[in-house]
Amino acid sequence: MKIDVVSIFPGYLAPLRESLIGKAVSRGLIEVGVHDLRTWTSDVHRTVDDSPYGGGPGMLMRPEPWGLALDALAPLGGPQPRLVVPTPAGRPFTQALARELSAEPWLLFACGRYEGIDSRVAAYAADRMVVDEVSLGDYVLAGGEVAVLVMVEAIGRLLPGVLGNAASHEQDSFSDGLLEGPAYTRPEVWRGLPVPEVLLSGHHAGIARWRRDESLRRTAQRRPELLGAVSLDDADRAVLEQ
Ligand code: 6GU
Repeated sequence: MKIDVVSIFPGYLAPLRESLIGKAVSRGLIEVGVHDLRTWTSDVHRTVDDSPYGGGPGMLMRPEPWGLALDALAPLGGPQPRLVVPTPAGRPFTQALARELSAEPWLLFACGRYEGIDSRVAAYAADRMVVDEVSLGDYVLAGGEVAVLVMVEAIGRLLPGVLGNAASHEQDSFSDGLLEGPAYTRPEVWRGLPVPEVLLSGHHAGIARWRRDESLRRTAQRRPELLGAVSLDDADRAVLEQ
């Protein structure tokens, strides 16, 4: 997968060279290009922002550098990336969207700062590429850069070969619509706290049932709204009624 990121703070994206994603980049599984938006300014001050029409606080990003960036990175008539614009006004970033984006050959992330990007940029881009305005959650970040780090990590770990063990994302929280339950490793007793006995039993069906029960209980406690989208059988319902 190819990933381009345009930002006025390209240094903010340095963590893409570290850890799991950094390793996938050095192994050639992901190709990352980080670009400074000011490359596409022409005034001496390399201006990227201006005040909003209609008044109001803060500054917006001007559309011209963004238009030139799109033209340079994805020339008209050539193959086009899927454009992802991080904004608290976007649609929610979920595991399902991460999975959908992980199937794309090319993603271009456009990081806004200040109060965001002139709305004509997304409208213009939508004439030639798929555009998603995406939010991480109901809080406001100072810019899209940290959101891109989050999204690239969530997407990148789903790519074939990036995780050591392909089975490891089948057990993720959300992959069955439920939160993951508790997990334990050695020692069997730590500071007086034992590991639940069933996990030591070697009884695979019993262990699977226990894990499902713990997931159901935790989801009911912490994220009850998720249960509406999960198909529950009689055994599941019995656990939730306890
Ligand atoms: Cl994706 N961007 C910004 N700037 N703020 C956010 C966000 C994204 N998601 C939640 N808050």
